[in-house]
Amino acid sequence: MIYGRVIKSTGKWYKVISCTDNGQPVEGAEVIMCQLPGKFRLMEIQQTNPLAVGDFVDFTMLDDGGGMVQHIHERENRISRKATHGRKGEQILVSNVDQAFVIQALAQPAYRTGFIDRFIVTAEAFGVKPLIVLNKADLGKESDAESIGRLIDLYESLGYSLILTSIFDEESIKELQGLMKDKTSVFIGPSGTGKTSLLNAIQPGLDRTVGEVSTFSQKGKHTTTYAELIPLDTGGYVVDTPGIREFGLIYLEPAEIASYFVELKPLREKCRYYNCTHLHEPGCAVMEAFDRGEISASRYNSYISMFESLEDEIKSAGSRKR
Ligand SMILES: Nc1nc2c(ncn2[C@@H]2O[C@H](COP(=O)(O)OP(=O)(O)OP(=O)(O)O)[C@@H](O)[C@H]2O)c(=O)[nH]1
Ligand SMILES: [Mg+2]
Ligand SMILES: [Zn+2]
Repeated sequence: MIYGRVIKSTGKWYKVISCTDNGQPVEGAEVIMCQLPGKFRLMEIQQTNPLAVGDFVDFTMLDDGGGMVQHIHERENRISRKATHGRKGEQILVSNVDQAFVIQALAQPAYRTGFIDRFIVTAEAFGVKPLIVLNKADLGKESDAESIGRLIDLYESLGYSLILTSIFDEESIKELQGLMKDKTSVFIGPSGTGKTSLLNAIQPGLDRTVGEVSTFSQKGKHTTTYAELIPLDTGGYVVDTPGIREFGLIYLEPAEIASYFVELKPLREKCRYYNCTHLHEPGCAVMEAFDRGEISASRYNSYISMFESLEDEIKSAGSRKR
């Protein structure tokens, strides 16, 4: 049996790269086109894809040079979305992800803390470590220094790393490379913040692959798109997928949101009501902490806006049913 990792899926065939015990590609390893025996398709009916990009497998070689998957190793985590095209259940975009980077820009387009906080909540819910990148640091003016400092302080005080990068600053690219070494990372962020540019700087020679997938995503909904894992020369993998755009708050209940805000989490049990929404209730420990200046306004605003948008989704889904 050969140990390997699925790096690409076409739905019928899976590209598998053989790996050492630590999950890194074997040096000079060929990519094997593998098939999946039918018995796996009967399992996991909750999921539209029994074998996902990112999965670790054991496979055997066939006479024709292809492979046959024999065993799928248990997933540590997965990033998924609701299945599309009227199918039931969940579609796994990628599994066994160590960390997710949210890529924001200092300008063009300017960063939004609301986006960062929504991303953090989602990453935490998927069990993936979130990291924040503020790119295009070269566009910063002297007058930005104070607000950048405050932003870094805020997120570092919550336990999240925030790194300043620029594709023109080699040191910052090296810092990113160091963080990505031997890990499986995904890049998420609004259009134009520099995700593709950063990936190209991290792995020169990648440009074509990234470009292709990027144009693909802009064509929109009718093309079936799958995530792809790109092995990095420096060790590790990065996920390239247009589907990551749908990194939304898909499986969360409004009441769960507060548990993914590290600074709100410990306060919840001090609220007078067990089902406190922290929006208006008397005796709410979160609102009291906010009044004492212990919770940042931008974070509390993000909490409110996420809570309300999830409630709205539930309401509109309910009214469609009726
Ligand atoms: N000044 C400056 N410009 C940058 C930097 N990084 C990227 N850019 C520019 O920003 C623009 C958008 O970069 P992309 O890499 O295409 O952004 P993206 O996040 O991949 O965008 P989508 O693929 O649309 O999601 C390009 O014109 C880049 O040259 C940076 O660090 N500094
Ligand atoms: Mg791009
Ligand atoms: Zn409360």
